[in-house]
Amino acid sequence: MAFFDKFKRKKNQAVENQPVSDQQPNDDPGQDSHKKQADKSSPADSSQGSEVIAINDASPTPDNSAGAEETCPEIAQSSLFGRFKMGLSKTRKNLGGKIESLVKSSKKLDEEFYEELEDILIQADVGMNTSLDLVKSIRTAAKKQKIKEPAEVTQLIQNEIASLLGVNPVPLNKCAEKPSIILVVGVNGAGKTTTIAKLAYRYKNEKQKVILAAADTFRAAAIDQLQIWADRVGVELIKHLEGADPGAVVYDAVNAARARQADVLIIDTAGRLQNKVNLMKEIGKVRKVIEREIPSAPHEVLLVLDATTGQNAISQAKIFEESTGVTGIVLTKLDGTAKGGIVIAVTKELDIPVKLVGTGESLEDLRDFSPQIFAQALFDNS
Ligand SMILES: Nc1nc2c(ncn2[C@@H]2O[C@H](COP(=O)(O)OP(=O)(O)OP(=O)(O)O)[C@@H](O)[C@H]2O)c(=O)[nH]1
Ligand SMILES: [Mg+2]
Repeated sequence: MAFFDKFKRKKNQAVENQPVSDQQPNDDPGQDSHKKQADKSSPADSSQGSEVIAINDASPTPDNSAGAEETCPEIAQSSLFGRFKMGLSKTRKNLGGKIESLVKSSKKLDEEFYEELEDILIQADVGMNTSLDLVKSIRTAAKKQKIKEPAEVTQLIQNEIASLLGVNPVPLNKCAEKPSIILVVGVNGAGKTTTIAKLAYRYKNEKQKVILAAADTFRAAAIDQLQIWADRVGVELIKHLEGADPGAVVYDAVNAARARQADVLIIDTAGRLQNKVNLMKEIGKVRKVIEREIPSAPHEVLLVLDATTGQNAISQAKIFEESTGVTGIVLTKLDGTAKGGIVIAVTKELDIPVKLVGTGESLEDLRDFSPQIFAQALFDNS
């Protein structure tokens, strides 16, 4: 398919550091599911002196995977793009749609045009500095290509977004020796447990042996939630009782994964606010337990960020990176926000690749992040 071939072209990545915005979390009205679950769980101090951990006890949503896709890769690919597009529909309206309206209503590429373009990008959470840079590179490219008509600029904007987002998708790290260990971290309600279920489902479909570890021991509901997902996907869960030391769960899980020759061990951890020092230290300890058992592990530390939290996601990432090291970002709930421009801000402002995106609550709603597909989907109204 020419369409997908187009996305395989290599592009150079330009990553620059920029100041972080101080926007507070949860100020986006699209964050309903997070708020709903945060209401269910009230922060409290744990017996070990650590602080709060809100736990979501949402039940898994049934998935309705289509059988035809398994036998026909072409249908599967186009339907994957279709699903991704659907997941991005709010952002497409807010970002792609507004840019197209601007292009249609503008007579020339003048100062006013570029200022309005900047506003649209900022409103879609692309971030102030990234928006300014993006508009600058669009201006330069338009000049270079002698583009004067607004109608010709849409493709150019799409290309500049794709090139700012960088090269090909960055795959999840895998270790040649079993097991590959994936540690999943993030703030409360970001979507860690759901993402783990989606990942387990993906690996299981690839015929890999997966073990999950319930190192979020703060509340029984967290362990139960992961158990429900593990049963649904059909993978083993290593768990202790509520209140157990997360390090002890991880120790057992690593040894179980080795003993059972598992391909992948995925570790769920409790949600923690990045400004709670004790909890951030605790996650560092969990990492050390893994390293003690397998020095090359964890092979992947996935930071789960809720796309609806806006620019705060960037400061979260910086602090988690200091405590645990982060090798990849999962941006969840892209379906729930009109401000998916945060993908662009996260990519530009952090030196950590966005590896996966969540576009819904069911098991299939996890995608490898492809910059080109993202940029294409923003403007694709077909
Ligand atoms: N719409 C949408 N909802 C999602 C997505 N990912 C997760 N959720 C929902 O977000 C809520 C929180 O998800 P969890 O996976 O429990 O989040 P968590 O990070 O494990 O939460 P804690 O364990 O409490 O820190 C649930 O209602 C999920 O169904 C997504 O990509 N899209
Ligand atoms: Mg959880």
